Amino acid sequence: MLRALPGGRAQEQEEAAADKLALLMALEKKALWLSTWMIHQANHLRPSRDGLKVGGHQASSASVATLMTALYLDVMRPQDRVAVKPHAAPLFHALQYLLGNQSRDKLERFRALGGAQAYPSRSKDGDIVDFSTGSVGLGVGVTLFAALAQDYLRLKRLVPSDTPPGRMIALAGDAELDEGNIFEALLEGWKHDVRNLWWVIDYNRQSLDAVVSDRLFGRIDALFEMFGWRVVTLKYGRLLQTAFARPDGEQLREWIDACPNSLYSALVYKGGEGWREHLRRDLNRYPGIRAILDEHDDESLGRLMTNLAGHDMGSVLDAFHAVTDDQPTCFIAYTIKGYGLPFAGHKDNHAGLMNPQQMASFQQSMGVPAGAEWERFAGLDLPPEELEVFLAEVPLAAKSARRHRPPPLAVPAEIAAPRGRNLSTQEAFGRILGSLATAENALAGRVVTTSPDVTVSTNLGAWVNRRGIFDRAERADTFREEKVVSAQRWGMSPQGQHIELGIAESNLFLLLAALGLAGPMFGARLLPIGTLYDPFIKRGLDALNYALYQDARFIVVATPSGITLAPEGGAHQSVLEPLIGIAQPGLVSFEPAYADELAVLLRWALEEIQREEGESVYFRLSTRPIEQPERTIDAALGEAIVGGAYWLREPAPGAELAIAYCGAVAPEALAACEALREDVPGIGLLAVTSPDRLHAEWRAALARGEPSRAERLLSALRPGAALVTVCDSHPATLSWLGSAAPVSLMPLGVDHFGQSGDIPDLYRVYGIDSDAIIDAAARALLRTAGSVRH
Ligand SMILES: Cc1ncc(C[n+]2csc(CCOP(=O)(O)OP(=O)(O)O)c2C)c(N)n1
Ligand SMILES: [Mg+2]
Repeated sequence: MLRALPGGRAQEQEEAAADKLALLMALEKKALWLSTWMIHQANHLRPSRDGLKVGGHQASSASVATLMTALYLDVMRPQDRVAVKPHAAPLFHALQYLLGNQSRDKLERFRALGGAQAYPSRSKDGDIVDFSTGSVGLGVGVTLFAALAQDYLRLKRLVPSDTPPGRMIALAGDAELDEGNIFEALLEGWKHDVRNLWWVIDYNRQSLDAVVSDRLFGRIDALFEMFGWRVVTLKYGRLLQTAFARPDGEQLREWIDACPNSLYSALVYKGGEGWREHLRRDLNRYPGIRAILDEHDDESLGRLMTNLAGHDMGSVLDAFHAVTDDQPTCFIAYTIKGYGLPFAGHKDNHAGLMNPQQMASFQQSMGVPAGAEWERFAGLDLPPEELEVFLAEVPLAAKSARRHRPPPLAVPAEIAAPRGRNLSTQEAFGRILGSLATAENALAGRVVTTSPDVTVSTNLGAWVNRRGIFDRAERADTFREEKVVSAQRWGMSPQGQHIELGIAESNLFLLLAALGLAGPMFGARLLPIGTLYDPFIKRGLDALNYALYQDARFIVVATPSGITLAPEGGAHQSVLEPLIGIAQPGLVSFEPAYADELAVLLRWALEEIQREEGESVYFRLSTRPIEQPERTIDAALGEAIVGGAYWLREPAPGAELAIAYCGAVAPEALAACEALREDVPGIGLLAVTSPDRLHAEWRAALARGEPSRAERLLSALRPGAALVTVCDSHPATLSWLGSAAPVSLMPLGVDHFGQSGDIPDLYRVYGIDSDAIIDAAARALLRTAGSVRH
């Protein structure tokens, strides 16, 4: 890799490179030791209080020791961001420890409360982790969307564009490639022409259960190349390459190339003797091979035969440093799972732990004296001062923030509610965004919308028409140029503020994760709003959970929802999503009924997602136009809407009946309320805008020993009063209210699969129309009167 330089410079550089190689190999050895020791002491030396195995992945860490050491201690620059395969967490922590970014105390508490996490975690391990990982495939996918987010910011000059872009790097396990989300991401990345992306595949040909299929050979590179990636294969290390260059060496290469994964792995485990036996059997007729076998004792033969490029520091450095452009690059690095450890190559080694005897001899071979297990340089042949100087000068260690904290953007004091006698919340959403699109404030410039092929049908049209679609290149709207009439103007340019995705909800949430981390990751806040159909939240649920676990901040607008989408029925009906809204950490959910509520809530959400301790926000909206109340929302009502509930019809003090509803069933609840008023004049009607907020506040209030909002609201009723709850979702969304206040509750809702129909038919069949509410109220009243025993 060295260019000839005048005088002795070339030689000097060569010497410097050799020194660096020696330093990196020493530190790799130390990182491997520390990762192995960290797991060992957590499992064998830390007292167990619960009888559970602590676990940790010694083999998976060993597999990437060379690759990660090369990346962290030489190749990466401060602007690069990495997703480390989940099971390499111990090695990651070891490298951070060597760099002085991780404490011994946390390593000693690996997998214990407050210690280094089992899988790298942005929120729990702190600034050292760029992307959390754990659910395989998602960490790989998110790097692609982070590259897209970085482009979005740079092309708009929201971040400095005169400094080099960061490379978004994923260190992936080979079995992660079985996850469909990776291929969904690849396709999307190709469409968006992503750049500055490196996926380094730890190709150890082992997953959790087994050795992976041989037929995968050759498929992976073709696949990446098809998507415009450069593929760099790191197969054989320098020892093997030297052997291949010897007489008959080609026979050895062909033999290894043809060796089935499972046999190769088994021989790695068996060691020199196993290799000798098989090579003798198959290649003894070649004098060159016989010579190689004669020259190597068992140990050195084992070393030769396992000299894959992914464990050869020189090959790894050459490969990484050779890539200097921004083309997405996949490095397929051949490795051995458990390399350097006694269970190397064994198919059952995924969760394997070295036993105390194995550990003792490993410690001896590493030259680590007893009592010096945590010493950073114990057992290395190089002087500690030299190692210290080297680590201090690692490019990644250059002082620059890995996490930015840009200030929040100002949100206007009010967002005007769209006007109209009959409106659906979905239409109101479209109109609010449409007017935001005309605003000339900084806030509007930071809103970025995205949708998996449902931009038009979730009502983002007006926004997109004004703000345009994001693309690296300027692209005309052909229909418009050809003067074909269309309501949609889809011009594309780097100025565009909508990122159009193909139909893959997992990609939507990974993109929202990346956009929602733009502030901390790249230094410029974005206010991402993603839209999709409510039932398809489940389709991307793990990616949503993943985004939230990393504390990415965004707004999800899910519409249409419930059986209220009526004729579309069946498979498009969402039932349990409001329960996700209640249960999902990191996400506040709302299901408003009216346009003015939505205006208040969207304003609040734009602030909430920017708050230090804030959360992302999920809106469940409907396509059903309903009659809007004529009112102005004062501060108290606004606060109640955000708090989760308010009395739409105030009950008389000590009332014996109330109805609580959520979302698009408001007209049925209102009609039932009016009908029941004749018999129960004091009846109240509670509008629930957020079962989630109400529920969370109830729990918090219980813990504080104070009355909750729900309890305070319902205390207007007489103790033991009847309460009918109704929502277009699973009845459990609201039925918990029966525990928050002393009421006798009748829960209505949808708890089986839907079908097509119109709203009157469907609401009747599923028991959420006004007749059903009246009926339930009558039964609840009877029950409270003690006439019916349950
Ligand atoms: C979505 C998901 N499913 C299952 C698992 C359980 N699991 C953990 S590691 C693993 C196999 C990993 O193999 P590979 O990616 O090749 O990593 P290696 O340990 O071989 O480096 C599986 C199935 C998981 N973490 N995430
Ligand atoms: Mg693997």
